[in-house]
Amino acid sequence: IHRSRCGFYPAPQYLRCQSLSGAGAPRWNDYDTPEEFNFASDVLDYWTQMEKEGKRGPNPALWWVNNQGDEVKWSFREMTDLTRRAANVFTQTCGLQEGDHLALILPRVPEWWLVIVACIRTGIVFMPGTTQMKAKDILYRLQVSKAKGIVTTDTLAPEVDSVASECPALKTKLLVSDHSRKGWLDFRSLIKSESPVHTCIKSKTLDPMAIFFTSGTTGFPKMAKHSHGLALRSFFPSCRKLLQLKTSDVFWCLSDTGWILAFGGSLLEPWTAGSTVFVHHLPQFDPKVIVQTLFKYPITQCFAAPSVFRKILQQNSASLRFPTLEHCCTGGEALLPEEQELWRRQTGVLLYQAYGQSETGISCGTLRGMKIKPGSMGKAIPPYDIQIIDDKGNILPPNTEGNIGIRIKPTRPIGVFMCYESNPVKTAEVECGDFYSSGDRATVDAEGYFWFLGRADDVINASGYRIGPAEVENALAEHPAVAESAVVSSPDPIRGEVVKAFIVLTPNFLSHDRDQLTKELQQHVKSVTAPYKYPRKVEFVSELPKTITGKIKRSELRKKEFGQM
Ligand code: BCO
Repeated sequence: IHRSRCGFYPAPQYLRCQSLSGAGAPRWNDYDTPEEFNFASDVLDYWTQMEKEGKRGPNPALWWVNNQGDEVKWSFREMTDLTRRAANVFTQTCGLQEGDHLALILPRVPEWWLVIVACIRTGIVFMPGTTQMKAKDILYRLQVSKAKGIVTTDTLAPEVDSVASECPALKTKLLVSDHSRKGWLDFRSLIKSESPVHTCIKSKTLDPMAIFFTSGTTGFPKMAKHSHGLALRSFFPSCRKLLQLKTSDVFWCLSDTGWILAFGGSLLEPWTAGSTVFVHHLPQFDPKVIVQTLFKYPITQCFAAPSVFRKILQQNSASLRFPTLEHCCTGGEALLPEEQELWRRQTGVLLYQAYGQSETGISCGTLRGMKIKPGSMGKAIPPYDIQIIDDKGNILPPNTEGNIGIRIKPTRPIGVFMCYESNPVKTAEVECGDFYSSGDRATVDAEGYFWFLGRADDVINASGYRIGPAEVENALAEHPAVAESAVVSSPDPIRGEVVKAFIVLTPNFLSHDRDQLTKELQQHVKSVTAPYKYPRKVEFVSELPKTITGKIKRSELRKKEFGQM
């Protein structure tokens, strides 16, 4: 038994990082799609076995802390035990079956990890959502997905109860709390009483595993459905080279539990490498707490949206020389070259960029050790073949602006979403020739580095959140002051972009104080939908620009915001 240069104690063939370890052929290369794959049995239980055999160091698999001084440290053995119990809770107590949909709306509590792995063990398709959601957001998700179960906390249980009668498919409500609630099963006590004996399903790599809701220009969020193959992507040598995690690493991904970035960064990537997943509960975002945490705990790697790094830099902390931090990665929104440079100067640690979407997971990045081109999001990560394409799917030459396209024909690489669930029309809309067209604009240079430019459509990317303008316009329309509105992206020094609403008032509100009305409308949006979507900028106008057919010209407003008109 030896520790390979990849940092793995006797990793199975397929876990080995081919180019780094040089230790024989890996079972799967970057382009293989094995017929069967299951992250719980193939990865988590593998590390459990390594622990049992004394072949993995003493670091926990999950290390969770909060501001109150509570701490949870679970080994891989405990993770296996607890997730098998959770799997039995789902199948035995709740009667859920393979293929059923389960909404998962939890903050950063250890049970989030248990629920996900238990779903993978049982083939239940989990659907993470942010805890910022309100009753209407939850209702939409439960109805459109026909979810049979939901797992959430005390805070959101009343919101769920207020809409549950409108969700005929919903049979099981599981509460993660120290208290009980009528009509809800107590997840924590059930786990204690359930058996730890469970046989993991033998999932086909292309069987469905998860659904991530993602916003578009029109209508409500779409359901990007992923197969178990998404988890296999974290095995790929090139993908693991992005972070080059080792068993001794303590990895902290700050993404909210509702996003695919949390699933990859807080679960798949670190556990594929046998590393420790570090979690701070962080119910509210507070850069001071992040700085303190990076000083207090032996965190070696960190992944967060650019807005998080910007806010840390703005703290003017006496020192940002974190004792154990070696590597930082960022993604979810654009990062300016000067921000990358400032982070390096202040912390002494390089900040690498990656790029991905709910539809693709991480698909492009500056791999650890690769030359950083400040402002670039790096190169395509195999097996993805990423090209800049025109609207017909033709590949454009280097340094030409176009859409970011991922080749899906003749072979759809695993990791690219299967489809938008129950929405063949939208699924077909994003296919462009041989490519999945991401809706993001970029260029690629002669060396294969990609340079992000913005969205091709009206979707807003504010501090790493993808926000559909229609979702905000619909929320505004519920307020009596709003005759009509147009919501667009507007530049912002901290969040990159923010939501801006142009509002035409109804006659009764024309004489109202505008500052007061702005606050009232912002509060209104925060109360009817997830608050991250609220318009941070509001402008009252007498009319909105429209086409001759009466369609609002959002692009005209957006261009004005970015000074392009
Ligand atoms: O700024 P305000 O204070 O006016 O409002 C904030 C919150 O205070 C407020 N809020 C939050 N929960 C609330 C609430 N208000 C009422 N009730 C509640 N329950 O609403 C506003 C929320 O906005 P925010 O979340 O943007 O604000 P915050 O707290 O400043 O957080 C900043 C960031 C940077 C931490 C946050 O924006 C963030 O986490 N961004 C990253 C998102 C991300 O991870 N994206 C990755 C997506 S996956 C992907 O891109 C694919 C890559 C493979």
